[in-house]
Amino acid sequence: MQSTNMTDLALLQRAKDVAVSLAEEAGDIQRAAQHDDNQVHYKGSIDLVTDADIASEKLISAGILREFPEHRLTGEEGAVGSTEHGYRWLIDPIDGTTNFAHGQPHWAVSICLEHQGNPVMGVVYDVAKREMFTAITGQGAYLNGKPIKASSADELIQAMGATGFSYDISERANSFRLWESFNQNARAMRRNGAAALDMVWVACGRLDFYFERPINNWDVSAGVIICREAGAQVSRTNGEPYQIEDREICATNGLLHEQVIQLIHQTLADEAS
Ligand code: LIP
Repeated sequence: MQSTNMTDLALLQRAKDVAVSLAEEAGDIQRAAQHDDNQVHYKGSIDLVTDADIASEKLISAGILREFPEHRLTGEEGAVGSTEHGYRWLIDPIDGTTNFAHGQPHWAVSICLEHQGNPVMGVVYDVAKREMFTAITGQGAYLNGKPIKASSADELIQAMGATGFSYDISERANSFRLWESFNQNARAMRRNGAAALDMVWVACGRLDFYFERPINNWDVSAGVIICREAGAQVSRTNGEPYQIEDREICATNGLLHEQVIQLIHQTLADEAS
């Protein structure tokens, strides 16, 4: 676990407080907008963006730059950038956009602060359930202020997992193969449609594992630090160390990691042979 000196820790605690406040403000916008005639735009044939996405990202970005003008920003809807001082924020104003646009109560605001490629602070806010997941490196992971930890399932057949599917339908073939394979080898599989919530559900034990490829770093980076601080394990889908620019993720309770990585490898190798 990375040691954090006092100055950094004070900055990270301030960053968490700012992120929590901005996530709650964005959540208020989203709750009010979900059932209005919220203008839906198409980034692709099934890749949606709503006015609430755009308004939330503007609010969050402006709030962060007001407090941390020297930090850089990366967001799903094209957030602004600034001079880099080793710190970068990754923002997904609405993770689970399709759920949100269809009126389903399962989406999140995801805000991560990374330092030199390492997620060091994460906030994931489940707006509909008013569940605030937070973590700072070395300081533990919390749900509404209460400590959380990953599950203790140690056999895949006793485990519940989740995954997701790309907006690019041509990229889904391997995901479908993995979906079938894990449905045959795990107790149950879910496709919840919000990567940030899948990640924090691994952190709090509601899921035993989650993997997805491709997935954007703004979807999962806050979940990475929350998982790590909750005792979960995070890697690439082949077991290699996760890197912040990766477009894939595998998060488990740690006990199942090898079994999950092995089944992913075996399923895709069988297909290739
Ligand atoms: C979504 C993820 C989901 C994935 C979708 C999409 P968005 O993020 O949360 O897990 O399967 O393809 O990436 O677009 O709602 O922020």
